[in-house]
Amino acid sequence: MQIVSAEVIVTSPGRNFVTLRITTEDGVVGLGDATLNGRELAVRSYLDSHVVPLLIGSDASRIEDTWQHLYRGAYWRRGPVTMAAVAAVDTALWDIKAKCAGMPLYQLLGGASRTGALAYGHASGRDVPELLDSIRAHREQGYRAIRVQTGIPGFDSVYGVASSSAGGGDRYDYEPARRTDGDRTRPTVETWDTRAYLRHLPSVFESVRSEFGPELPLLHDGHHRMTPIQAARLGKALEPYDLFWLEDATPAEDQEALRLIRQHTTTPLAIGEVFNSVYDYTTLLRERLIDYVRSAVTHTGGVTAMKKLLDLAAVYGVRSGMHGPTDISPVGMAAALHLDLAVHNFGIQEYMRHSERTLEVFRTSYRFEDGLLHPSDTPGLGVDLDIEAARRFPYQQAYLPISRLHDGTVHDW
Ligand code: GCO
Ligand code: MG
Repeated sequence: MQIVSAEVIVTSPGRNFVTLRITTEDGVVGLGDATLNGRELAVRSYLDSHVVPLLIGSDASRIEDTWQHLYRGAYWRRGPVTMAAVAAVDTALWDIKAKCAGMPLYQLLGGASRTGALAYGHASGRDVPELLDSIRAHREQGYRAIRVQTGIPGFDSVYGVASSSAGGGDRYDYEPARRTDGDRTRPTVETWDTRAYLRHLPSVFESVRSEFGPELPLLHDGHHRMTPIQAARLGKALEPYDLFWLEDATPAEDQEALRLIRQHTTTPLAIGEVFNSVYDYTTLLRERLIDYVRSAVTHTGGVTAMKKLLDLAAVYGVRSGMHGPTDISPVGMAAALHLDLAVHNFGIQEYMRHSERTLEVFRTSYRFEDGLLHPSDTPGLGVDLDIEAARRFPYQQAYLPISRLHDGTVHDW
């Protein structure tokens, strides 16, 4: 089953997405997500210049061999650009294989281990009343687990807080990548102060627990901003509120920092959305320094690599919590959902809804019902790409914000 074409489609229906579309000689089409938020064109270039020429004429059924060829054959290993490109190829080949088998992908991964994947949504508010409204709105939408992000008194914009986040209307997502246009050609700058954040956050969780009671699973994302000792203190301060997890407490590349946090707190820890390989996790798993793996299929080398990573995590009792913001395309989300359904050590799935415009381009079949996601029984991944619609939304440059302290020092965003 030879590959006859591989096309990289960059489209911006509300935000940018990079999709690889592989076609076989019998006309079977597979899709893979290669979106790297704010750095999309680097992946397009890597695919177009260095990967697509290797794919044409090769056998679409040899998924493992293709993965090893692209990974080892490049000599230069890992890195977000490379691994997003490898992920797109791998995911597209799984889509093709499952379509040829006439089965939803999760069947090829071992079949369903559950009826649906517990999803968490993003509630946020500039202040506590707005946050409580947003949590109520998410619960009305069916969410059974909620990520809580909040503004800090005295700060204009804070990570994870939607600008109009009262929760009503049809926007439930927070979209940090901002398009450049006209005079604004550079990323927006946000001011940050970790001490102000640490003083404020426990009282927010106190309000949320007293309003919603002890049962609702609550999550929080520290977005890489604390030092290890600050993170240890926060984890401890949040223990009375029984978090499902504290995510990315410290900058992710410093994996040894997790040791110090772990010594001081029993708040469960999640990390890994910016990781791109199983090798980022070996110390964390072996020493049991984390509770949840945050990687996405899109950024970790595809379904093949993600399945191996989750199998290794299972050995250490660590569960999945795959990254699922809007910068994971519907193709990447569908791939995650097939794994969520199949693996035994599933934990939770992040799920931000894509905009109506995005869903005009990507025709999905996955369902969100009563707080659980299901990838559907459509053969393959269950997502189609409408090429005509994609062409109507050309790429627009967009950057994630950067953070600076009051004195101008660059901080982790
Ligand atoms: C999350 C993430 C996102 C990232 C975004 C960057 O937990 O969903 O932290 O909000 O900021 O995916 O591209
Ligand atoms: Mg995060």
